[in-house]
Amino acid sequence: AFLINVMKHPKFLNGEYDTSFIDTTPELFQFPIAKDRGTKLLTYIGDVTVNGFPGIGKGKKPIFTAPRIPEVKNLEQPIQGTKQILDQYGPDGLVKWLKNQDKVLLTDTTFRDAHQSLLATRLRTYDMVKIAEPTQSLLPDLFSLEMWGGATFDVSYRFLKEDPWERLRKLREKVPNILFQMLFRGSNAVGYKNYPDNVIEEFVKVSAHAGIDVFRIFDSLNWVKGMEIAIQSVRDVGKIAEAAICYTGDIHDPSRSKYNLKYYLDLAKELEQQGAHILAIKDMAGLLKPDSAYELISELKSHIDIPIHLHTHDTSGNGIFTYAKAIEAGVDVVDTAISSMAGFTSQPSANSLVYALEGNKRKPTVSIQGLNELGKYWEDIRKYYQSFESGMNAPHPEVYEHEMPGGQYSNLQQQAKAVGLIDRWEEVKQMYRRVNFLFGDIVKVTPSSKVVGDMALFMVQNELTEEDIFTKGKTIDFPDSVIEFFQGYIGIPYGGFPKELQEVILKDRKPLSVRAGELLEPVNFNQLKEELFAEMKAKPTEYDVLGYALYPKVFLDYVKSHHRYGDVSCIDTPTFFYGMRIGEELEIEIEKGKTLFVKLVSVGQVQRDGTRIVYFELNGQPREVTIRDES
Ligand code: 3PY
Ligand code: ZN
Repeated sequence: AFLINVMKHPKFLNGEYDTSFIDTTPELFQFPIAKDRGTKLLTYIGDVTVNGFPGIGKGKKPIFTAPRIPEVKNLEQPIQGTKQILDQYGPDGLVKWLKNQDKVLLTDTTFRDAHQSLLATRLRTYDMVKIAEPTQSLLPDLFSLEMWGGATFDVSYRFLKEDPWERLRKLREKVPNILFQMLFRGSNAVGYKNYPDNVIEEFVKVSAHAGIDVFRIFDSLNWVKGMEIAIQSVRDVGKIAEAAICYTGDIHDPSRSKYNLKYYLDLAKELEQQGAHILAIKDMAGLLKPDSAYELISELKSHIDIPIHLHTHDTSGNGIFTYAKAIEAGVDVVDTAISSMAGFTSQPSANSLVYALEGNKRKPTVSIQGLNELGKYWEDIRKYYQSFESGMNAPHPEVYEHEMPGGQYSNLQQQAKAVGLIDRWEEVKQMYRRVNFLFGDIVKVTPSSKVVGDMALFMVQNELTEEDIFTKGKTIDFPDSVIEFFQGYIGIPYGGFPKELQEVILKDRKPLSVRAGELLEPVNFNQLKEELFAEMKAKPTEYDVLGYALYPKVFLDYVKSHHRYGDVSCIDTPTFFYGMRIGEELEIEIEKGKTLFVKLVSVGQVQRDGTRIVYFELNGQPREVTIRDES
């Protein structure tokens, strides 16, 4: 279609073209749509109705009540917030402002870590966009909204069949006043392995332009070398580089002296020297106990000059206690989630913390009514995602033993389910702890936590003990992630790799002697663009190119899904996960002012070729789609 457009174009016919012709003539990229959007969406709905959704399976669509959306006024004139301070005074101005605050500030993580940690990252853009305006209106005093990065990037394309950049763009449009924050895994960007340096630089640049203000940068082994490029790239685009120390072990436990107070203080000083605007303490598993928090933050306050932002998970049930002590020690910002999306593997509840600080001079300036209103919305929305809940329904202090990050808990559980080990989940958790010590007691956070999780699943599945690894290791094919870890592909752990184990796992492979990213050829973005053009049959955007650069296979599967189903992000969540009931009618707004009226009339019998015909009415007209029954 593209070539036909070129050849029919008057400029081409008149010979008035040069090499910029393609780039400057957008109409060349307007192709007749092969199948209309309506039919594509019906194909999606038909497919889920017949075959179910991965991770949910086939089942009757539950009846949900409509979510309670708070009524708010004056949305057109948002109250000025931290975003305006950054835009007006730059990162240094914002840091100065932050240091002058007496009250503790809050970051809301509901749109990112909360659902990554409670619902296997499955929260859809649809449900975020509906509450974005009320959020900016009710909580203009937040320090930031963490709403992007971490696992959400990959999960959007892979499982939700939606574009993570679209999420960023749509939310930015509706939230002009609060800083947007993302989680960035240093040289691993939002992936599970090192990327070439130019990919890191480009990713930071493009996401900053698309609306990210605060980049929380960490390395999964606290290896500062793995964070340098990212910190510099963020500084170069004029955004806030929040560099993180990942907290593991316990500074008050003499048997875990590898990660003592001095270790964290040295790391923090190094990050400050690297140019961090803010220091994050990233307590990804929720291991930071209250008195340790008090000591760590007090000491950091006297050793570094930049503000401190504390992140924890409430897995043990001690989260609010830890925050109270951190606030007493002078922490500047803490991460919380809206009550109904908080607690357990998620962040401590913002609502609970604000109530708890009544009478405290550092009580944050956020509206408790606002938080409570938003809590109702999330309480309703969370029900859609019940199949992705981890089943944890009481505080889980054993996290102090296994040390699994909150964001990993429900995801590893899904992984265990997928390989048939869910009945042995207890063993998997214990093995997770044993693998950590086998590996020399490492920092466990994506992707190093995934390596530990993969190894734990592998050992349980194959009935292996630590001793077996050493005695039979030469004949064992270890998981790829474990081999790559011991080669140094995600960095070097503090204190190095355990030598004997490294030899057993690597066999004749050689470990790297430098940072993996240094060895990788820069990505040729123009070439990727051409490859993608052929696959997408449309001109890729810079966002598509980055999606493809980070996750080639996942991105191409997403493109395939997009060709088959169109943009499914406009479908409401119950329908997206469960399809439709016979006789059900619904409206789908495919773009502003353009609504499709859909009714599911009936589902036909399985035919000889294994397909069923699904009968709909679309805007009152009969429409049928043919769906393969996968059962
Ligand atoms: C991520 O990297 O996705 C995390 O949330 C780590 O805690
Ligand atoms: Zn977290």
